[in-house]
Amino acid sequence: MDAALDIDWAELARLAPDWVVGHLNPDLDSLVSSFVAAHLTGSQAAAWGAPEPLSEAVWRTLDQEALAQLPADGTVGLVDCVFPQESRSVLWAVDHHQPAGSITRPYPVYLEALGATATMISRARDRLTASDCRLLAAAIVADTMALTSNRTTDHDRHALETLVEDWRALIPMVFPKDPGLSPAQWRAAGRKQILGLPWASGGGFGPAPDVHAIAAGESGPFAFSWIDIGAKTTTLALVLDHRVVRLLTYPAVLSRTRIGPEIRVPMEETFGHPLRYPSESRE
Ligand SMILES: [Mn+2]
Repeated sequence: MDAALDIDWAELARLAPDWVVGHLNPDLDSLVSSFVAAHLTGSQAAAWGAPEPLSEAVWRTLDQEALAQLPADGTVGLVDCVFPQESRSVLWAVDHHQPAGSITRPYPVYLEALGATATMISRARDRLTASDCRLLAAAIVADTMALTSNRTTDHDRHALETLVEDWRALIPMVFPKDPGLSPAQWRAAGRKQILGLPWASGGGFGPAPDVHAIAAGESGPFAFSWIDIGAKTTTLALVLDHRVVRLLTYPAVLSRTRIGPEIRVPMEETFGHPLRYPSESRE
């Protein structure tokens, strides 16, 4: 294992942001990381925009009250992202995404290429409550697709093994058999602009939700992907004119942030033009 990055929580507390927030439309890693980092720094956690629907459902299952919405004013500490989505006064950032070159910001940035921000926060083990540990473990399960994703590291595995007695018991909670989302909620799940396209995604044990019902609400071009954790497959539905025009299943757990030619080429063929990153996707 590479050496672990040591976060100076006392320093982050001294900088005293009004709010600790994750990325826009927070996923479980953002919700949990903001909640626990706020606890570690004596600040308040907030959500930046509406939480991603599947993650919001899991957050409720974990008996957590909805986070306050981030107000228009006030300083922020960022978790699970490095750049604010709009002009804000940022005091620090803690994130697990691979740096695209060296990142220079006018505030302290703790950056480590791991499967989840929750893994970085879990190292403050002696200051975490049992409830914090359970939340962090759930976030690691979510962000690493139960340690199957290609972004999983030994640090994530180690964190899961030490945070809770049995992290596998969290799997049905994080990936419920039927999360009960409507097609519209699936269209919003994990939705980002990737390669210039609206792209929603989800994952769990079992086959994808009804991709045709999801497609019916999209004029396209639009992509929906589903990771079946048990089968370790990724299904990709490409949508044009409210219809699935191409349905592909790959024998691997593929992250949308690392798109190789096996995904890009069929997408470009289907949509008929080159796909480009207007900005890096952050997850
Ligand atoms: Mn994350």
